[in-house]
Amino acid sequence: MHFNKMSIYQIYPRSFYDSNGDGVGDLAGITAKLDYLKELGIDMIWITPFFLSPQRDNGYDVADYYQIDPLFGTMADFEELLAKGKALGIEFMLDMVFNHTSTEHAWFQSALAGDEAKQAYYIFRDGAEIPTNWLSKFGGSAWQYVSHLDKHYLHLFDVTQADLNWKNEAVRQELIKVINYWIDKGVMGFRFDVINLIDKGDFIDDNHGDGRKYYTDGVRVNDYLTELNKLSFGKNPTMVTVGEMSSTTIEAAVGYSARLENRLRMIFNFHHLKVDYEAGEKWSVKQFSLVELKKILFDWQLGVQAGDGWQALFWSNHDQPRVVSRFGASDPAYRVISAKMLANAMYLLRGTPFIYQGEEIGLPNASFMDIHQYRDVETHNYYQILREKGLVHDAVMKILAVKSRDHGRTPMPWSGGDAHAGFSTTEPWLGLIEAYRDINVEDALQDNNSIFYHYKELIAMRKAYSIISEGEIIPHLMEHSQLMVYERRLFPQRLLVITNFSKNNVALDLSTVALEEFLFGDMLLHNYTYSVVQNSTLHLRPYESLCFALI
Ligand code: TEU
Repeated sequence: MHFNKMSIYQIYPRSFYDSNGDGVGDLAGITAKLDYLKELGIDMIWITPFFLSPQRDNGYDVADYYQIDPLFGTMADFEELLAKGKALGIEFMLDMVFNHTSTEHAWFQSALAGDEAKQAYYIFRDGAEIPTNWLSKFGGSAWQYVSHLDKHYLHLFDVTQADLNWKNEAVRQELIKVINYWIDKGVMGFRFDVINLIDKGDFIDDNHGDGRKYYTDGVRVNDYLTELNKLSFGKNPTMVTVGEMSSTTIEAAVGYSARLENRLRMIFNFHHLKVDYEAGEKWSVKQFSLVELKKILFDWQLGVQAGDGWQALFWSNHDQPRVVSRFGASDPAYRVISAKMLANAMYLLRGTPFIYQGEEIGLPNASFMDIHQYRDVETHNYYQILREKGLVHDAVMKILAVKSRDHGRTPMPWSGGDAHAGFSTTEPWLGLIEAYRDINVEDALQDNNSIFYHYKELIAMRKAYSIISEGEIIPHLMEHSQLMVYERRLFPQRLLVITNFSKNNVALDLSTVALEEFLFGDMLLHNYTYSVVQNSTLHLRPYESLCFALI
């Protein structure tokens, strides 16, 4: 299937389904739930890292790219998952963390033991003085001193995640070998973690910023990706690849994903998910503005379209708070309707949908009250940093309550009647959402009107209508503070999406924007049962969302 018709489902295995009663989800747990995913209609599953790892960053700290962490099962479990998925028409995408390895990886251990060839796999600098002012994304300096070597090594993330040296050809060869190993097993997709950070530039210390501009979208990233493509996944044109891009630009994103460049199929960018950052700072509380959100989304839609690039469409992942709490309404009166509205707004855009586990049943954020309920390394680091900056405990907890990555990581509630929500037979590794008795898979499957079936319909529509998978994107009413309105065109077809992001009734006279002919079109998707129209005016109710087609 062409990647523009696909919908990909992201699984964070430790929180999906626990098959062996240790409180942590596993690969056999995914196999057990394949029928559920088949029912939803997705085409590919992206599984976040399950390779051998000390789990300091929940698997994004890989100690061996060829082995499965016993926490998640065995190679036999993975092979069974792959085979059973394929039999259902579901393919798999693995998460390649190639910017860094765990410091427990054999390469890094040899480097520490003095092996110079392995030291050249990483980014070591001589001397006790901190080489540059670069900051780790998880807080503090990005350099760690190793006294017995009298050297510093670079870690853009946790101190246990040492950055690899892509300038070293031996490193690139090793990583290509890893991809080919998994391709040989039958894996059909790869997600590349922070792949635009792999070229570290020239280590200039500007003494002002945090180093970001020296290691983001470096000049050699394109060449590295071209090489990777040519020597591994590029040999099979049906392979699906997505690069996770940290703070990238539209121009760079086009270079990474444009059809003729032969690098990656598509990219993730996060600019639209920074719309609730105060002055660019994640650890802050800010009400988002729809006008700003639209500006970011449509600048990217138009820019990437103009360059013939391709984007992943997503609202959430394992690093993000839950979308319904963030951009919709998590109170019971509006949770379902706003979750459906958000799905329409995002997944009818130009790109490939990535649906994150639990989003299809409208999971809200966790309601942790105690710092000890959080597990994430970044959350704990920032708790300390914010306290040291002078914020009192309660103020920090308020920020964590909307920003912690753990909101996206709470275990899937499979049923409401069970003490552990049917996720496990024992206490899960991270607390459940409070409302799991009302919000769970079992109930969603029994209710024809649930968010689940709305997602199912959206996924099926993308396959059925080329205008959704291929059409041109045209935004409307960019300055409207409550509505998101856009059109897709694939001559002579036209599709119009109108979504009300607010709790208020909003009237829109379609004749003022020359869109009234859509009122004679087909209603392809709606989150209410009927629409209210007077002459050419649509009277939209709270979070109402419709999709009209002239086909
Ligand atoms: O995240 C990369 C990334 O851009 C981080 O800045 C991330 O958004 C972070 O959560 C900021 O708050 C990827 C993975 O998705 C993440 O889980 C890993 O922790 C990280 O890389 C390091 O491998």
